[in-house]
Amino acid sequence: MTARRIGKARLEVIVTDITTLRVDAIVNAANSSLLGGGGVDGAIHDAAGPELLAECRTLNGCETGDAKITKGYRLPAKHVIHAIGPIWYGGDRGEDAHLASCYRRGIELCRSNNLASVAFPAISTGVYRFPADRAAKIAVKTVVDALPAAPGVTQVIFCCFSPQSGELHQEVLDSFGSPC
Ligand code: AR6
Repeated sequence: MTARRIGKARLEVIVTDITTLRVDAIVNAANSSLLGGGGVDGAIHDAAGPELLAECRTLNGCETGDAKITKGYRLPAKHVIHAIGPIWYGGDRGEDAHLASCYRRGIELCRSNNLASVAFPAISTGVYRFPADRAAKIAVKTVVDALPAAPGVTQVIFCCFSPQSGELHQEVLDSFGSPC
């Protein structure tokens, strides 16, 4: 996997469990209740401990396409950005725009909280059934487009859970910026 430089930021794809990453924020693929679930959401809550759920309960949920930030508690990451991806219904219900909005809001929350490093999972591509190749294009392009407005964000990781997902993201990333 080759990292790419976009302005001052280093973007890279890695295949690992996002709960192991020591970054300023990891992004969670949550649901609108913000009260936990399966997949990456379950793994993050398990690793962060019950204090995370307690803070999430104070947030009054979150709309699809939006995101809210909490502390990271027992995670190596300092914060968790809980993004609500769209459920895939075939593509005619605003799924692309909602997915892009999750990545844009993730970068915006990094900027407004002065966070330099962030890791995103492949939001909506599990239980929510968003096609993985289409999602990878939206993920990488949206982050690249959002970075100029967030110059303090210097490291972005696309944290994939399967080698296939990693390859899809790397293929898109290779078409942006320069190798580093
Ligand atoms: N680290 C990184 N990526 C992971 C991990 C992990 N530990 N575990 C799974 N993935 P999903 P969604 C990948 O289903 O589709 C939950 O119940 C996984 O392989 O976690 O947005 C929520 O509460 C896939 O590529 O999230 C919601 O109800 C990606 O993370 C619903 O699922 C997203 O898969 C959200 O569904």
